[in-house]
Parts: sequence; structure tokens; C-alpha cells
Amino acid sequence: MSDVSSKQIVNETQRRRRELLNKLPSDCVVVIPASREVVRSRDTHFAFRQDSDFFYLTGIQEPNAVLVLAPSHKYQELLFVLPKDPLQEVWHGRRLGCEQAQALSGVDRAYELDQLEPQLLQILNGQQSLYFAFDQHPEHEAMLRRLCKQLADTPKRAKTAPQALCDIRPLLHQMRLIKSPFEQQQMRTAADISAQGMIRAMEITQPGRYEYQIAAELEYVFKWAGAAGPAYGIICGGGENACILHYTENSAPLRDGDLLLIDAGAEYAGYAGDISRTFPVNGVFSQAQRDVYELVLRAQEAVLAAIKPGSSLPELTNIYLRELTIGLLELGVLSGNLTDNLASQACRKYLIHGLGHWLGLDVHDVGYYDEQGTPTKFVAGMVFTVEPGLYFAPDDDSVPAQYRGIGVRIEDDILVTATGYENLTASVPKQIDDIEALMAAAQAKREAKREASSLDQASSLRQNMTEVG
Ligand SMILES: [Mn+2]
Repeated sequence: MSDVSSKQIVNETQRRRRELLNKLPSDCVVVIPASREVVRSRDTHFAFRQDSDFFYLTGIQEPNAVLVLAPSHKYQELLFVLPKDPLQEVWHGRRLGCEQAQALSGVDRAYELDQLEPQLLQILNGQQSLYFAFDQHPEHEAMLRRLCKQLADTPKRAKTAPQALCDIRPLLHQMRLIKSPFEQQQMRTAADISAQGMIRAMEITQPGRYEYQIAAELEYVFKWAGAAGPAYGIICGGGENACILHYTENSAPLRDGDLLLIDAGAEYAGYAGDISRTFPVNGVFSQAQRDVYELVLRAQEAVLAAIKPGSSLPELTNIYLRELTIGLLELGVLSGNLTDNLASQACRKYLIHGLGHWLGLDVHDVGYYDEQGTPTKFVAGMVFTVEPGLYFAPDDDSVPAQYRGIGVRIEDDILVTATGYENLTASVPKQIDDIEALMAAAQAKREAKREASSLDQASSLRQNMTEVG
């Protein structure tokens, strides 16, 4: 599945660790734990998902490991991992062990996990500050507090505990917000696999199929293409289920005349894709569906046209709200004049969620949207989603009857470049004509296949009769 060499990963994670250390004082210690296995039922576990911060700094998938960065220690980068254990590995899968963990991550030294506490006690002694993601890893936090107390309680032996406990996340997450060329390449692949899944979903959708069947096909395409699976719970909502934002039941049959809203993305090499498309179950938009869809699409296109280094999410949101307000007045959903409606942001009743979010190792990725009230300005290397939506509740009397129960969302993954942007998910059709053409072609193919197989049946029937006769 991997299109990159382990050498590249080592170079990349090494560079990230150095960059982080360069931002920190030299008398500090940083502790970054990996995820642990989580019980799903009795003695079985959920599929393992590595902690994004740990993965960003090590590239290693193993559970229970701990990364320690200590700029003034003789080894600046230490990794603690589960010991090799033939019996455990036969039952539960391979473990890297120290040697491989060190080679794959490029850290200075790897130890077995039972060395973590004694080593940390030494490393923490005399250092000024401890950087950690507090309130996120309760067991590690308890261990660190115990070690600090132990150091503080033994003044006679001239030991001192770190005086400052600091949150590592602000620094680390601002780094993660800007994707390196290496990450951009991984995210292109994640987006591309996500796009393949969405196109396939459009091809197989037809009345009578179930939401879960379409979701299963997406997951199949993702995994077949080398992704770990969906990056988040697939949302596959037919008809008014589209108006439930995080609808993941995916249990209903798809009805002729309804729209289907899908929000799904693949996770590839740790990175998330995140695409939404809305299309007619029977392959052809009704007039009412077309009205709403075209408005959402127009809003998305207006927003995309404004993306470049220096622009910001609030600026794009204003463009978005303006386009939607104009459109909703045209559709008769809103009444009154444009100025008043813009001032009151009356359209927000039908949007529910924001325009988009950062995208990366986490689907709702880390990074500030503003700092002390100043919106984050876009710079090359940031990736975010643009996902305008309109949702008209089925029982909302304030909305013209033909629009009730319609929910539309269109979402693409956008990489900010030096001169503008790159739409990583542009290959999934979103113009009405293109969607209808794609679905019509798939339908024609199905019919041709059905005809061919009935011809086959007829000829084998004739054959059998000849033989019998
Ligand atoms: Mn999204």
C-alpha cells in the first residue's frame, strides 16, 4: 500500500521532532504517548488507531509506546516500546521491538517499556519544564505526576522536579496545521481514494437499494485501494435523513424521487479524506432538488474563487452567507430585503454547521481557527474542507412545501497553494449535468448486462432443450 520508502518516513519524522525541539527551551522534557488498544467486547478490541500526535512524530503504528524528547539528555529522542514476546505475538500480532522501532522512527535510542519510569525519573531530574498533553492520557499523567512528586520529595539527594507543567499541543498542533510536501502527497492519495469511493457510490445507487449497501461499497473501494478504511463513520442519508447531520444508522431503503446525501472519506497513511456529495437516487434531479442543489453549488463556487494565501475562514463565511441569502430570497424561503436578511443572518437557520474545518491526520484536524480573536490567515500547505449545506426540515412550515425534507451538502478538500488552491477532490462530479450523465451511464451499463445475461440464459435453455430432444 505504501508509495513511500521507510527512509522518507524516517527523514520526515526526524525533521518534525527537530522542528519541535527548536521551538522549545533546552531544559525541558516532552512526553508523547501512543494510543492503547480499546476493548470492544470482552477479549476483542476495536481496530487499532494510533494517536495522531504520536504518529506525526514517529510514524509508528504500535500501541502503548511512549516518545520522550529531552534536548539536554545524552539521547535527545527516546522511544519506549512493548518488548518482543513470541507467545503474545503469535496471538495478537507482531511487535516491532526496540531495534526495529529505532530504525523505523530514526530516534536516538529505543528501550523496552519497563524502562520508561526509571529512565524518566533520571531524565526529568533537574529539568525546568515538562511538556505533555494534559487531560488526554490519564494513566501517563498520573505516572508523570508521581515521578515529579518523587523528585520533589527527595531534596537531600539534590533532585529537582520540573517547575513548569506545560501543554505541548499549541506548538505541536500549529506545526500539524501546515502540511509538508510529503504530507500533501499522502493527503492527495487519501483524497483520491475517497473520490474513487464516492464515484462508485453514485454508480451503484438506485431505488430499492439500502443506505448500508452504498456505505458498504464505499468501504470496499477504500480498502481495496489501500486505505485503512473510512476516516470516520460513513454518513449515507436518503431523503430527509440528509437533514440529520451525523446520520450513521444507514439503515433505510433508498426511494425513487429522493436525494441521497453521502459524507465519507478514506484514511490513508493516517490522513483523512472528507467528501460530501448529494445526488438523486433515481439519477435525475427534480426541479425542487435542482433549485436547492444549484444554490449550494453556487455558494461553494463563490467561496472557492476567493481562496488564496491571506484569506481566512470568517472572510469566506461572509461570501457564503451572502450567496445563500440571495438564493434563499429567490427561492422564497426568506422574505424581506437583502440588507436586513444579511444583518440578521436569517439564513443560518437552514445551514446548521459551519463552512468547513482543517483536515489532516484527524478529520476535524487540529490547529487554531483564530488566535486571541484574530482569524488565522491561510498560508500555503494548509488543508481545509469547504462544505456548504442547506437543510430544510420535513415539518418546517416556514419553507415552501416543495423544499421540505431536502438536505444538500457539497464538500471538497482544499489545499492552499502559493498562488491559490488545489482542489484535492475535484475528480468527483458535482455539476448536475455531470452527475446525471455519470448515473445514466452506470444505469445503461447495468441494463446492457441484464440483457446479455438474459440472452445467455435463453441460449443455454435452447441448448438444454436440444440436448434433451
Ligand atoms: Mn467535513
